[in-house]
Amino acid sequence: MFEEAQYFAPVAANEDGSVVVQLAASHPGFADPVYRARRNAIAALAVGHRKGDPVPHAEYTEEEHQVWALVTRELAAKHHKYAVTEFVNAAEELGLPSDRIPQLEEVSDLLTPLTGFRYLPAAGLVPLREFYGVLADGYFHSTQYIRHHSVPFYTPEPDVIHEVIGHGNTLASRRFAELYRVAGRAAQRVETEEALEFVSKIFWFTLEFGVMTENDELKAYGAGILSSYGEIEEFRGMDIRPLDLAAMGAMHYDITKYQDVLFAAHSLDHLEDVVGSFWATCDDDSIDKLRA
Ligand code: TIH
Ligand code: FE2
Repeated sequence: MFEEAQYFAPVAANEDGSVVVQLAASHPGFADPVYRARRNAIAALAVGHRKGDPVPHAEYTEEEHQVWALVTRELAAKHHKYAVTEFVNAAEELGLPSDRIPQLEEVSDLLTPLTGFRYLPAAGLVPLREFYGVLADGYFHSTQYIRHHSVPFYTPEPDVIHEVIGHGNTLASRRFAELYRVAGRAAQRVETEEALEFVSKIFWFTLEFGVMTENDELKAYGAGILSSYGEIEEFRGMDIRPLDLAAMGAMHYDITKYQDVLFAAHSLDHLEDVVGSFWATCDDDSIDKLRA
């Protein structure tokens, strides 16, 4: 199975309309009935949503808002130290609230004038073709639940903090937003599942977990590093390899741990040259050659 699929909690929609999110026994919220009820209620919002409709309003609890506020506070300082300038500037332009979880509609309304992106709600795993394909049209699928309050610094499960603080701030940058769009066009263009998986691996090692040098320092631009105040303190000590399409496409990764192999670009120009150009032009044949 494709690596990223491992961590999305399965969502069952019953005929009576009830929705049940199946958390693994190792999930920090597994034994917390209040959290489980919240996960079910929030997943239900996304079921039956159609593109073009507003994203349903999620009513968050005070405790959930506090998790957002805590993580925002922890990350703000770390972003100044570890995030690429393009991200820090985009985050400032976007202006997300720091004291409460914003609604996805609100985030879309902030993003649209900057780069045209809008959020779509996701109850759980969205099929790869759909998830990546709609990026070409300026849509980004997002979960609406928040991580369990007992482990705020990292979650293997993409939550609203990851989707909005990690991806949302990145999508406020014109240059990064264009990279997301070309990734989407690549996903629409390729035909085989192998080629699609290759495209998504490049996405994983760049827009999710990419790093680059800036003024001789290693900085992060990947949303998965930028949404975890635990992982962001560790990335500089990882195995840092040169940006290489064939190597990224062949790497396996474990979504449940801090990423121990990262690929570094020399600059945003370099990332656009190598990865942007690849997504802009790749097809099944060119990907086959890179996989050989
Ligand atoms: N590990 C990230 C976080 O703690 O914010 C979330 C994820 C990124 C990519 C997959 S899961
Ligand atoms: Fe992500």
